[in-house]
Amino acid sequence: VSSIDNTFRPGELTITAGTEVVFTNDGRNDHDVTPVPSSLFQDWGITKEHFAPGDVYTHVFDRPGTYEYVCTIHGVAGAGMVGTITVTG
Ligand SMILES: [Cu+2]
Repeated sequence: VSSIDNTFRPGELTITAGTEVVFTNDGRNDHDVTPVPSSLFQDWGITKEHFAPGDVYTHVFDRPGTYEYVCTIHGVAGAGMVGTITVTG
């Protein structure tokens, strides 16, 4: 998932459980990847301090479900710089 200024591309991604997703900050600005507060799974993501331009964050999604996330600098849940990863069994 590429983080540019200011959107995640692709914004919606469907993968099978066990897939590693690579988030890259390809923009010129700091971004973060934060699970939305109401999201079922909270134990992933990256803060802006560790996700400056050029940085890479990877996470293996082991559990099926819907993972909604937001860049808290440029969006709020459901609007702005947001994304969804759907993990199928
Ligand atoms: Cu951002």
